[in-house]
Amino acid sequence: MHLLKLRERDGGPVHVGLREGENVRLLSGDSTLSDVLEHDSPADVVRKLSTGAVRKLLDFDWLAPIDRQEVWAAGVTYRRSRTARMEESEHSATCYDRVYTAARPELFFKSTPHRVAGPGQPVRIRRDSAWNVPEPELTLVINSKLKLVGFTIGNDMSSRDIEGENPLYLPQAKVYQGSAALGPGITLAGFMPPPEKTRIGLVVRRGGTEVFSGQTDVSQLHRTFDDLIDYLGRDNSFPSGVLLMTGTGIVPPSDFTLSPGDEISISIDGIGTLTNPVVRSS
Ligand code: DO4
Ligand code: MG
Repeated sequence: MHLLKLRERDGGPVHVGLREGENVRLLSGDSTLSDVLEHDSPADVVRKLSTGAVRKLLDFDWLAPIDRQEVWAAGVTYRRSRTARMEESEHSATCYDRVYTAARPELFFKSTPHRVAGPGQPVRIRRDSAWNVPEPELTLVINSKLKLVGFTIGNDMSSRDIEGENPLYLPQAKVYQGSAALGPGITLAGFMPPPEKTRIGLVVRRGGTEVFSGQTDVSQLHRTFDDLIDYLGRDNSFPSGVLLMTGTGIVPPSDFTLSPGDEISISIDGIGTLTNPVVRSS
């Protein structure tokens, strides 16, 4: 069960719908994503509201599957991220090494909805950074009661030179306009394949030619979803819910950086593919 947030091509109203192949079944009335996600049984409420028209997906622009939630991210949750970050910054290598095995995970604030790109919308590289990568991350959709209600694809765009210079620069490396992408929609909990069958793939194309590709799967995640949600919710509240990127297991080699005009495609089994062009802030 995969929910999409869509806007009529002519700039008309926003809808929530259930994907049916190349079509979408619109949910009735003015249903929002949050109406579904905040319900005790999201799948039941989707079945109940799936009485609207069936329309062609081509008639709509796809929006990021977010309403008013904050976006947070976990870091150094895959061995590959630990290794890459230890290489990137000799002086902070022990930080990354220690957080990988520590009981408390690295969790950081990533984005507000206005900084998030939806499917097909541009993600940005900062004008003051020369080394930028996408981070393809399974993203947990969590409601205000801290219940895991769904999954989407996240891109935690990162400026590696800024982060590598000093770990205290992490918010600047991670949080800026267009530094996150989410989509294409939300697969409700209970409709995902098991972790070892949930492959995450990343492809970067430049002028139509593949310049990087990598793969991992969710069984390589070194933390459980419950553990990440438990730490995220400690002494915190999320009145509109929260999306939590679970960390990257794919990091391109150190001589790779994104360029304006590149196209990033992230695929996760059970969810789909999120594609975004890259622009540089001017
Ligand atoms: O520690 C810095 C960020 C790590 C991160 O974003 C990741 O591992 O995905
Ligand atoms: Mg990340």
